[in-house]
Amino acid sequence: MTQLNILTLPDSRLKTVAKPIEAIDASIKLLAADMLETMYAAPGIGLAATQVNHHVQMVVVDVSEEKDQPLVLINPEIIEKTGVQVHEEGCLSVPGIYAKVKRANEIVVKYQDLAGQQQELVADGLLAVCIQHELDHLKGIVFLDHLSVLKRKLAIKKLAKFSG
Ligand code: K1U
Ligand code: ZN
Repeated sequence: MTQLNILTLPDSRLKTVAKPIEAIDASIKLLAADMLETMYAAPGIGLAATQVNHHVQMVVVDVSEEKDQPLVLINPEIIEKTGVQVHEEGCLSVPGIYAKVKRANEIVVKYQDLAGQQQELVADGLLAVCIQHELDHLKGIVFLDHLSVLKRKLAIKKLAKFSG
């Protein structure tokens, strides 16, 4: 397995909208394994294919303490959202910047697993936050896009300082 390079802002490739995956072949299985390796090494609790410059609809997530509950979501789609939660978010593509973002509290996401089986997952708390964050990446959206213009400007200024 290989650790992949993670794109960081202001790389415009992070704005690319990902394409659906038609066939879960060996190259997709290898990409999933490489994305998990990259996420654990970063370290992070999620990663979208967009962030490693593969513009296909796949994300990986593991919010467990032991880092032993990997999830691979292919062609994911949120089919239900309820409630509101505000959670502090970070992003491997926006290093050093953290901000509170308002998102749905509970979601139902449908997706295909690596065997091509259609699945539905009910998620709340951090798992729901992370899945919503990762699915945004597949649409070319980063968490800063959820902030007010002023907060976003401040974050971008801080990012420029942080990146040296
Ligand atoms: O998409 C990404 O860049 C990954 C991002 C996911 C995320 C974090 C927090 C809220 C929503 C989504 C990260 O994993 S940033 C790193 C991070 O949060 C973390 C790293 C190690 C341990 C615990 C958390
Ligand atoms: Zn992110």
